[in-house]
Amino acid sequence: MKKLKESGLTKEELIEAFRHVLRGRRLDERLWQLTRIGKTSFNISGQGAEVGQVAMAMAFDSEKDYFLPYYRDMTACLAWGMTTKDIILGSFGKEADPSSHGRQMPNHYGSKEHNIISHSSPVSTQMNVATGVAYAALLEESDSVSVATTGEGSFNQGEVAEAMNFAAIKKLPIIFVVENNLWAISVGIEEQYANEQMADRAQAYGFEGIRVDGNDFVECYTAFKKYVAAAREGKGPALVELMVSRMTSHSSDDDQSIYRSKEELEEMKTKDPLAAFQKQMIDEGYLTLEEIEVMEKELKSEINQATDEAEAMPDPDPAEILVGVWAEDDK
Ligand SMILES: Cc1ncc(C[n+]2csc(CCOP(=O)(O)OP(=O)(O)O)c2C)c(N)n1
Repeated sequence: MKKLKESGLTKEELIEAFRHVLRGRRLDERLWQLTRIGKTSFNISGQGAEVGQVAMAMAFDSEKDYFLPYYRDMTACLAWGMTTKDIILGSFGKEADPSSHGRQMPNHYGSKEHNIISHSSPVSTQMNVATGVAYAALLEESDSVSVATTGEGSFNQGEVAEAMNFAAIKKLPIIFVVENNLWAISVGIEEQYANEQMADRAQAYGFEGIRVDGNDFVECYTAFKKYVAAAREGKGPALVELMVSRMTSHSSDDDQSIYRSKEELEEMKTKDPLAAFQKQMIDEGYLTLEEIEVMEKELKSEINQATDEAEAMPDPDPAEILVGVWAEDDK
């Protein structure tokens, strides 16, 4: 694993990165609890991808860049600027939910305030929307960069080819990201693709692609930094394949023990990115175990408070269910 000091980030920034990773994990655990006690209807989680997601988000300028996430990107959205309460409001489907005011499914993250654009449920359609956003940046001569993520199964959708081809032709400021967790619901990679790496596909379109270890914060951060700088300078798109784990079932509606072997699930526990990042932060002298325990307590009360506040907020009025769904309304 690359040493954290090679990131060029300050101690404070690295501690903030770790806090995002820990917040993402603990908040997701809360979202699972809420589904299991029947207070919310659904959760789909990014446990196993948090370190790569935070490294990605921190390589962008969230003030001016655009993020088009997919449903596993909660931790990336936190690192991009959304709050714990924003996320829980979405889970409860409350009127104050910044993603869609309770009109979308949970986990379809969006925030007008933070340039995060909510995706549609047909997978990978955000790749084309992100390409359009990047084209707008080019036409408007702004130096903003777009980033769109998807899973490795969804990356095989036909529209991804259209998005990458158009982005390459126009040299658009966009980074395409595949979070490769080796599974598309119950379908393993042998039935998803025959090429060796998703990153290799970039070459066919005329730009660079790279596969990085999603547990290695610095490897991910450095790759994104390089491609974001190039895109901002007008050098066009790049593709980053983040190798991550899917530590949970696909969603709160399935049971992965039916289609994944016990051995695989056991082995995955040894590759937990939170545990690896925590060890690295301690070993390299950025945090002590005691400081992490304090952070755990702070996050627990932050999540408890946000849960209580979000739960107490009003649901959308059924009579207004289409308000904000169409473009003419400015919600
Ligand atoms: C066009 C389309 N086909 C099928 C689905 C149903 N579906 C939702 S998620 C998913 C699996 C996606 O797997 P992958 O892209 O590997 O991402 P992961 O969930 O593993 O992160 C499928 C088939 C969908 N939402 N949209």
